[in-house]
Amino acid sequence: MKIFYDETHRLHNPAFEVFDGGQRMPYLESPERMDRILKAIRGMDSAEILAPRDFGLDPIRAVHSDAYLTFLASAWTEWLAATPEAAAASDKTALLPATFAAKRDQMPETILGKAGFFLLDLSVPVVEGTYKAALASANCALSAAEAISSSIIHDPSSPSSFILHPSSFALCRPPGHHAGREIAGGYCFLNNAAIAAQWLTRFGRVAILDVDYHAGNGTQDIFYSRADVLTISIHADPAYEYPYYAGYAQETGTGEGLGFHRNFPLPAGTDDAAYLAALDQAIDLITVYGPQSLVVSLGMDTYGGDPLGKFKLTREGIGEIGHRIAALALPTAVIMEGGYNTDELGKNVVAFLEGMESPPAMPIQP
Ligand code: SP5
Ligand code: ZN
Repeated sequence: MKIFYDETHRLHNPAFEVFDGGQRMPYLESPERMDRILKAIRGMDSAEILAPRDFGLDPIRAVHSDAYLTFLASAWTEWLAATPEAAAASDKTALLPATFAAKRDQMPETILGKAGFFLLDLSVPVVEGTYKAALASANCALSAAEAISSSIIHDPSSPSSFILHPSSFALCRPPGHHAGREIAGGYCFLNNAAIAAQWLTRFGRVAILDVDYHAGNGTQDIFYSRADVLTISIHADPAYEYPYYAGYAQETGTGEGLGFHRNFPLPAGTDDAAYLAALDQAIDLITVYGPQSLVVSLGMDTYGGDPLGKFKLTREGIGEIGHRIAALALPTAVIMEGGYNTDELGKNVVAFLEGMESPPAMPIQP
């Protein structure tokens, strides 16, 4: 399997995030996450680790607004220029506003006004290297999309026939699925999966399956009124979990996109069997849709030992998710999202990837 990775992610390394209750905490979405995953992946026979290529801004501008990209590109220098205290302690500080835009029809001029406009929450501190790291992450996703594209062969006489169905993996950091068209949130700045999926639409319809623990609210928003990209997210019920304001079962798309978004909110304590039952429903929807390619937003925060998650999935269950997704037999680009149990993260990612390459470990429920 082709795996795309770029060291540039290290430039995004904020000293802190702010948890509920106002506690400043060490940044959970750390560069060490990638180190652990890479170390485990290097032990796989099938892994071919490659550098991404630079796709330029066009495929990113196809998903995110120019105003938002301009903000990301200049936020840090504007923050330092406006805030001498920040400039003096720039290794310990970050651009993080205390006021957020509930109403979005006016973009302010000042850097703190813009930060509250373009950031959704307190987990997206912007530091000097944030934009560069986010661009490199998006290029990993685009490279993974490109790697499967040569096998998307559309036979007009048999719309669902493919000669090959390879998969690729983008080791993206920062993650992406909480980033909307012009907003960052939940550790995410550029929506890597959406950027990859948008790029793949040139070959026909695309499905995005989001198996991160958190609802893929950014991806949902980006494609909400479109029928050419089916988006499905399986996640902790937003009634009790971040991102709280999207990811409900009744949200199914709008306009032309009506019926082309689906959410599977699940209760705290969800185990392998309950999760896999929801996954089977999601897989049936993808089969009916009949896409030419599949993008998977892969989070490992569904694992029982995750510090941010309340599910109880086992490593075997995670392997089975990989297996059932691969059984769709579609060209598939897997995009890394969350997962914060750093000690187990590498082994869990390998379990998923090996699951994609091997027969089922668990019986499929009727
Ligand atoms: C990509 C991804 O997985 N983003 C997740 C962002 C979740 N941010 C919410 C942080 C809320 C902090 N609450 C901590 C409770 C720990 N027990
Ligand atoms: Zn997550």
